[in-house]
Amino acid sequence: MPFAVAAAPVAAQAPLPAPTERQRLIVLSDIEADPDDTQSFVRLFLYSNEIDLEGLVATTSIHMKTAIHPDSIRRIIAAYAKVQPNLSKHEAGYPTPDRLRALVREGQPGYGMALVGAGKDTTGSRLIVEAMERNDPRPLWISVWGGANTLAQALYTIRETRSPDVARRLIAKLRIYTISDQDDAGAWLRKTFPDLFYVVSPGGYGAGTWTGIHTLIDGADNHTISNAWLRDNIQQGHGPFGAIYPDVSYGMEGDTPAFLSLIPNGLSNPDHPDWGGWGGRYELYTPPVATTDPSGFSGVTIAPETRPIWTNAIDSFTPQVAREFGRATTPGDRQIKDFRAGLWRWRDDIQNDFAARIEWTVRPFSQANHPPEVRLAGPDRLTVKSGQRFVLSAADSTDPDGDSLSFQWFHYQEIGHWQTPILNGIAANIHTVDFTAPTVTEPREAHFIVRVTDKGTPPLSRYKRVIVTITP
Ligand SMILES: [Ca+2]
Ligand SMILES: [Ca+2]
Repeated sequence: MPFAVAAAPVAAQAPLPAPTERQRLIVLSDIEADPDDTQSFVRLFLYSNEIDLEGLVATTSIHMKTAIHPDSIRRIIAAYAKVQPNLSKHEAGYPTPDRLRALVREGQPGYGMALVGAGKDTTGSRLIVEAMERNDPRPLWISVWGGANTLAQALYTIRETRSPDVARRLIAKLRIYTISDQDDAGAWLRKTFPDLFYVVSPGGYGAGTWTGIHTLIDGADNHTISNAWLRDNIQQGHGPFGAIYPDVSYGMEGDTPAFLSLIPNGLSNPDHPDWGGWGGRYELYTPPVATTDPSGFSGVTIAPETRPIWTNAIDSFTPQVAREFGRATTPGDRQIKDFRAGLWRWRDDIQNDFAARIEWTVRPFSQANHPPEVRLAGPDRLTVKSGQRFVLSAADSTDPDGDSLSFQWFHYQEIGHWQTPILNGIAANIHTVDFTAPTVTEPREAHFIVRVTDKGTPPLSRYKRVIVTITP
């Protein structure tokens, strides 16, 4: 029987920013340095109805210093063109292939900061400047899958040609997520524009949060990132778009975490990397920030950071609980604590969502799965006193296919650095949970997540977050 009312009156606060607002995104890609940029574009275009793509720029990187491959982006768009009509049977808003083709641009066909400066603008850098100057109040995300020198050129030009006030206002719109540092432009950007909103695991590849997309979780079932899973769920027998998804070479989709948290799934709030999401979780660290891997595989050597950056945060999760619904944590479960866990904890959900969207490219609506719609019975922000009971409910959630739903509420304890999770109201498999606020000596925020998973094939998950402020 669902709870009809909250156990005690609670104060509602202003709601969170609407998580369904589409984010603006420009991608910089060293496509063809590694097959995985093509993999990431396939996945990105499947979500192009939920993210406003404003640029697709071919660049270099430390792995490919003298060539760019915009034609490879066009080749992926050509495959997308074959399936865009069918995708549009499942959700509205998929851009036309011509719209995507019009976004393809080029950076310098050369490496790093040596090609940044006066007279070195490119179609790619100009596109970034135009997007920054567009009269749009939303932030502008730059997702950097290779080198960052095209972004550096755009900001160089802004700095040289606009007044300091205008430059500051334009740069404040930027939200940058780079996959480590794949040329020497990232360090220059962070040093030259210390106010930049910048998400990065500085330096090489050894310790990037983003590696959670493809690294093996020790002791857990890693089936959904295996070549066999990709063959059976993406590449073989799922139409022309899945068929262009290349085999894994160095690692599956190392660049994908640079846009995953922009998918409006109810979990992420892109302006709060510390709240976590499909792309992982990051905290704002102030100097001194050590380079995570100064001499790592990427070969880019980075000086110590001099300003705050959003970077690796340690998360913990229990793979068995993430995978098996109906299980609360038991003392025998192995808990993993790792800077990649903020992504690992969602990885099966991410992969199932990808597989479902590949089905959207070929099947009618009635023969494919679509994610549930999570609805909270109450507000998504509450204030309660120590010892007060409060109720959180997602009982009104629905599924567009009529699928049955499973519910998993949990306290995301790393957010706000809680020593112990608030578990007193959590039971497995119920849509409504009844907590008693712990005693605090000063106001503290606790984030509760509900993960709602349908019983379709593959099972799909969506989320809601409730932020509870607990006062003494
Ligand atoms: Ca890349
Ligand atoms: Ca469904």
